[in-house]
Amino acid sequence: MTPTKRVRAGLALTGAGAIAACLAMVMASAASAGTTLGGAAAEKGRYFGAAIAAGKLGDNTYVTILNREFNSVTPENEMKWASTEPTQGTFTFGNADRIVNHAAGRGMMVRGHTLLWHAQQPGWAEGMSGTALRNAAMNHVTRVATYYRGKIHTWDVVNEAFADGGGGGRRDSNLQRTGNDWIEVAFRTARAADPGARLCYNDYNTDGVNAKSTGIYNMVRDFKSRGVPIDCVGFQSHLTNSVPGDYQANLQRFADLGVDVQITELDIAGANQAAVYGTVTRACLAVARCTGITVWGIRDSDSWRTGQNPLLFDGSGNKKAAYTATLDALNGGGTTVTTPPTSGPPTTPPTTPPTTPPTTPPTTPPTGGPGGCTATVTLNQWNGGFVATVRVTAGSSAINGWRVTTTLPSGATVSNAWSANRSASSGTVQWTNVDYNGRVAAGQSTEFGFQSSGTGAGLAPTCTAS
Ligand code: G2I
Repeated sequence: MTPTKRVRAGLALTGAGAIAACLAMVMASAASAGTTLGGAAAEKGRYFGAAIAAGKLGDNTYVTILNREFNSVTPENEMKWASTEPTQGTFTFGNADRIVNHAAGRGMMVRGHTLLWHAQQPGWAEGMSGTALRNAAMNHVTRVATYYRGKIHTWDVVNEAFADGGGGGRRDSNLQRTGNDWIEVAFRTARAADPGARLCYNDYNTDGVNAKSTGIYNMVRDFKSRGVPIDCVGFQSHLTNSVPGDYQANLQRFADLGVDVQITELDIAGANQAAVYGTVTRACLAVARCTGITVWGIRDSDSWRTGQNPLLFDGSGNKKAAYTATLDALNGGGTTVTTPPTSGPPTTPPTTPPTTPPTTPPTTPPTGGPGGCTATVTLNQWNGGFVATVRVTAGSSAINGWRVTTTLPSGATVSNAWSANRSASSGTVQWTNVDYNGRVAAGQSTEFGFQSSGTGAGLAPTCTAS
């Protein structure tokens, strides 16, 4: 064979090989194209969820669709403040638990909605203000997030705190009147209570670049620059007839701040429903940090938008054209051939870990020495109370248990604590490990926390290994 013929044969082989490889990929893609919303989303490393109601878990048609199509759920009302703390200090989790248990038994993720909101507050909180309301609100965050610790993929920590209209500022509410820092205190408090949950700010009318979304964008940028623990922004996306042309660009600008974005309450009324569902779905897939989509209900008859039929299934549970458009978009058409398929819904959230996971090794070498430990404290102080997060770090040897001593100033009384036992609620307090966090490997850390009235200045924790 002459050199020229050899090159030509090689080219021919390369061409045939490339076509075969392409075909194989197309066939693999076709074979693995998701046949359900959750399955198709999982192949793209995302979840597809629905808002659901505990009261409908006995409806056979509803549950059949839920279990077949979705791998994430959001309680539509059951985790709101009025539902979970109807009387101050008395928590009722029965209906929320029914949803969490349904999800857990089927490997579905749970989006917690919502810890703090100006609406659907219990009457006792609606009548409160100032320090009393601030303390009650943060106690609510701590108690609910602690109760569900480890079970919630993402918390909507704060819902709808920005005003509509041109100003880009905060909405007036009883919570806002406790001080502009209420949102960041809520995020710090939620992180302390459940360090593994993704913490989201969630709002509506933020679907394009506008004054309201830019106000939120500026808050997120500020939070990221100051280390306030925010992991994601939720875009409710209650749409009619169309979606803003800069929807994807708007998601992307938030993602570029270093947070995930999620479409959290999608429903679309009016004309072009199927096409708009497809466009929204493709926008999420085009943004690497868009980790999932939740529709706000299952059947049209389940929607809060009575008579507008904005969902993916009709009142009888049949798939609508909007369903097919969404599934097709999730499967990506021709563009999926180069994407290696993955299988099954994720068993762990398809998100990056928190920026400061509780197990992150300390950046400075521990000084506890062999067998010893050190303790440092981070305070989220507000007028009249604080949340303390205490980090226990083992020295150059592993420890099997620890005891931290803090001295609370007079006037400070601990109201609740997590991940530690306490000897007292005021004065000098000994904190000892619980059964799951006593063993800490050399140089590694664990955290516990507590909420207290008064001021946390001068706590100066000391640690001894036990
Ligand atoms: O308003 C639509 C959504 C906007 N974003 C936040 C979401 O939490 C909100 O959800 C809706 C629920 O879909 C409704 O189901 O929030 C409404 C309350 O603002 C929910 O409506 C309430 C009714 O107002 C109550 O009368 C009713 O008792 O639902 C309750 C439970 O069915």
